[in-house]
Amino acid sequence: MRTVVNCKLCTATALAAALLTAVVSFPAASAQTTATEVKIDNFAFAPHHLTVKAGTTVTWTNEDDIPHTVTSSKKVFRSKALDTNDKFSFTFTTPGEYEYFCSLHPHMTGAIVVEATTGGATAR
Ligand SMILES: [Cu+2]
Repeated sequence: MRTVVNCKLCTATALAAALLTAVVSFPAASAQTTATEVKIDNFAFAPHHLTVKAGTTVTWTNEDDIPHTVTSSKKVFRSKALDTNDKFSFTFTTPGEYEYFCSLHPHMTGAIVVEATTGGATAR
């Protein structure tokens, strides 16, 4: 009898551990790592507004012939001065609206809107 109880405990512990592992690893595994690009050209970010899912890496590429930066209004991210064809990437993990601008030309603005991953579409 005692062995049966022990076995149940072992099973329960193993199950709990497995569940915990599943719960912890699930968000990372389900997060879409879609790369999305924003181009900088002619003193503008294109697209100006971009909506992505949480976990998305956004890459800015300076296709203009003068330097620009990608600077978060709330200091969430900040690139160095990007020369022509330089790139800057940032991975958005937290849903929200991220406004940014070019610190060299503050009239250049853009925004990344990060949506929560629903996960419902691909489940099962
Ligand atoms: Cu600029």
